[in-house]
Amino acid sequence: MSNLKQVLREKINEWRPRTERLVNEYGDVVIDKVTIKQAIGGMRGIKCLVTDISYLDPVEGIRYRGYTLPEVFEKLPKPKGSDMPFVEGLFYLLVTGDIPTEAEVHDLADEFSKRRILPRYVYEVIDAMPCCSHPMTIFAAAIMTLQRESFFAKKYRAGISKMEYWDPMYEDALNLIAKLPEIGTYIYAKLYRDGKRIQSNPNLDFGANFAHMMGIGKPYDDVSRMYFIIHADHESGNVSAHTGHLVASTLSDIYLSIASMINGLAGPLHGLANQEVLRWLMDLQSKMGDEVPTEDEMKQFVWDTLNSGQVIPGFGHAVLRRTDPRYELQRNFCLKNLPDDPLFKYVDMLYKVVPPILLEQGKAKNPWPNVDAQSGVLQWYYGVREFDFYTVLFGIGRALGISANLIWDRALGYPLERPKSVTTDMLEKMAGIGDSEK
Ligand code: CMX
Repeated sequence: MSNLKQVLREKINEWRPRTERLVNEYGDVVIDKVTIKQAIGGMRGIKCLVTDISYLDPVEGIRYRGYTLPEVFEKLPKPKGSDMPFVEGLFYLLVTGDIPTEAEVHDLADEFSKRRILPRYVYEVIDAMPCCSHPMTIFAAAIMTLQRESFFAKKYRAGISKMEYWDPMYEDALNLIAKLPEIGTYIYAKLYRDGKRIQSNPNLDFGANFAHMMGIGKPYDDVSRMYFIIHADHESGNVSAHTGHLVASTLSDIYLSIASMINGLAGPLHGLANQEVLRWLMDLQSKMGDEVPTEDEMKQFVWDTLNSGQVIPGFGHAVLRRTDPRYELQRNFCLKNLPDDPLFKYVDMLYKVVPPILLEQGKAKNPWPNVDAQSGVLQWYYGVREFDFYTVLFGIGRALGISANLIWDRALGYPLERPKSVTTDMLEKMAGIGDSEK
């Protein structure tokens, strides 16, 4: 048994009594109330999900297992000569809550390495997708194809104790995560490199192997590590995490759940925003020709976008109320490695120009940039110019956090999700609106 699984088993046994006690002895304690605005308005802010993997503070940003992102980057073991930590270490932290040792990271890297190989039929399904399919569509389809491998589904069919559900879920999670870089890079090769695939190197860590399969040299390995780590989790209520949790609550296996979360991530208000930022900037660039826009021209472009009824991609957030620390981390990387890149300068100018405009417009609750405002610039700079692909990278990272959540969902026996709906008539009655006023 791997070291991680052994540690996890002990953690689960320790944790279960806490959850059981809360439900059995304190189950009726009220933790929130729901308003009409929340019921109609996308359930913003209602406290009705539980996760210990990460917590999003509106001002401070995300904490993974209690650690802020700068702490995560400082404490996790790093490959020699790299500025960014092992992705494997992050997964270990998300699953166990412990900062792993180097040995524990290498043990997990070996586990992933053994599970990397993709069955032939996955390549065939990717090859068979109609041309012009979006990479996220192909990504979800490829993951769905792998569902026949689910260990959880087989064990469930054979009859397994509920207390042991987490074990095959864990096996499925490791099997799938190990394969995601292979799937992602093959989609890239297929769509944009005439199908010329670079074989994976089992001696490289997760991030370095991804960079290798993309055919991009240093420091793209660090870009990949950073990218997967910062996108890994954002507590449970965001659309991708919530979708994964909801689908898994029916005892769907990890392949069905992660493919569903990928579909949620593919929306322009969520993960697709990173490609939208670049598409929007390219539009400005083509309008400007070779000229760099002045600040006033940039302001006009932002207002034109708002006045045409569109959102400014990469800005705003449902929970955050300050600049996203994931944005700041990437910005710092850009300042160190590509300070003079023209696209970075564009994005940096937006940082200055957009928030005051959104404040003046007075609609967005958070005028500051989110993770997606900066991430495309890095990919573009290192040669990944096909921005439709960027959300696939987000998806690989997000799968790490959601998988950790789903393993724990099973371990703690979280049940089928089933909130209650009401009708508009009922809401009007609750609001005291009489028939004559309708
Ligand atoms: N540009 C213009 N208007 C914006 C805006 C932006 N960047 N952000 C919010 N608003 C508007 C909303 O559309 C809404 O308008 P209406 O009242 O007309 O519907 C109003 O401000 C209030 O919205 P909010 O409560 O501040 O934000 P929401 O929780 O409803 O939505 C989000 C959050 C992220 C969808 C929104 O800020 C947005 O659309 N941003 C641009 C897209 C984006 O960057 N998405 C990526 C988010 C991170 C991720 O998940 O990857």
